[in-house]
Amino acid sequence: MKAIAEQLRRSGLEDILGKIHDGRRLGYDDGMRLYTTPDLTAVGYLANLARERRSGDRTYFVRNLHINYTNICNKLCKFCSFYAAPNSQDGRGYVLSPEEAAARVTQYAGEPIREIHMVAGINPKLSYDYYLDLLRAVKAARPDAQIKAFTMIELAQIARVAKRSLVEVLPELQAAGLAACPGGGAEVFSERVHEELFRAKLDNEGWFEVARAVHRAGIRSNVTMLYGHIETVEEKVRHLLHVRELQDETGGFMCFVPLAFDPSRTELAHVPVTTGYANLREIAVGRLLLDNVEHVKAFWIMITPGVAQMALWYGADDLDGTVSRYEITHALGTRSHRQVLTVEQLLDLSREVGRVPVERDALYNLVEQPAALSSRLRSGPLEADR
Ligand code: V47
Repeated sequence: MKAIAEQLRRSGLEDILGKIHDGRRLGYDDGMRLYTTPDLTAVGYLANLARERRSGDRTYFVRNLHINYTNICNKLCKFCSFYAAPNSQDGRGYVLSPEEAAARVTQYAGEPIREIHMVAGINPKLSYDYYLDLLRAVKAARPDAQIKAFTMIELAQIARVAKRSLVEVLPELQAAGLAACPGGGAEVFSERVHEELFRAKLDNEGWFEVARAVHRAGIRSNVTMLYGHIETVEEKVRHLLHVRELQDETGGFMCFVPLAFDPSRTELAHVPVTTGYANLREIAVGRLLLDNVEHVKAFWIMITPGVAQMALWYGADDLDGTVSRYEITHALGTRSHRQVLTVEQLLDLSREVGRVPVERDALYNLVEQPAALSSRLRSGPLEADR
């Protein structure tokens, strides 16, 4: 204990330990110090305290499937390699019909998938009925799975084409099968970054407004932060504090998902890929500043399974899932070289580092396991059972 206190003192983080112990909130300056100290193990130690206080040894995972129903997008974000511009002649653009999306789901009929994650580009040709039919078709193909779909940007577009308010549209989307929303589109809440990288997209205030409407409708969502491009440390700290403020107001965020920028095939191809050191820090600082968000996800597909595994000791309590078919960055992606992990591999990642894997659904309800499987999944007692 003395050695840890000494290490924290040397890295100038001793007072943060005191704040965590007393349940006092961290502020902007704390965030800056957590981002700038070279001593990542000290930051990780603190983040792990916060992680274990919430989740004990648990690591959540989900059996999930991603569907990107169209890559046609009129937002032209500079960080994106996924989109095809609406009138582009290069033949890359596609739209899945509701039936085709349902057929994708049917391909996994033998697997106990719990979450279907659907996000896509902003394709101006899609009608309100298309979105409703898409949800209905996917839900009909897999009634036992929950659909986590549409970023705040897509929801703003859906309300626009419906020519109605979100307050009116959201219950209809829910009735068609929407259970939760992913956290994308948040990028970095900074006017400068918005202006430089994603000017055509909803701005920060707009994102907050949609998130408020979603949470007020009783739909829970995640929230992301895209890092490793042109953002500054100050902007990341402010992003996290904005998320925390909004969470104080609505309580609707389930999980924080830091997304590591993959520069390949984007307009920012010159930007170096993020390091394991940087990826672990994003997880840890997110865990420490977001004291009111229940979960922090290590999205292995972007940061590699190995770093995601380490992240389970740096603040993360969620490994996402089996993620069949992630297409947002995989095209020639340098990172997502392994597109699918089997459940066994996911469990092993967690168990190898002494964490207890627990299966969840899209809303973080624990999935009841048949007794035999359950003893394999939970190699130790859950905190709530202790
Ligand atoms: O908003 C786009 C990001 C997001 C790149 O909620 C990129 O559990 C890295 O929302 N390199 C969409 N990222 C994906 C998304 C998501 C993903 C995983 C889990 C969850 C969740 C949500 O993908 C976009 C953008 O921030 N993105 N381009 C890129 N080159």
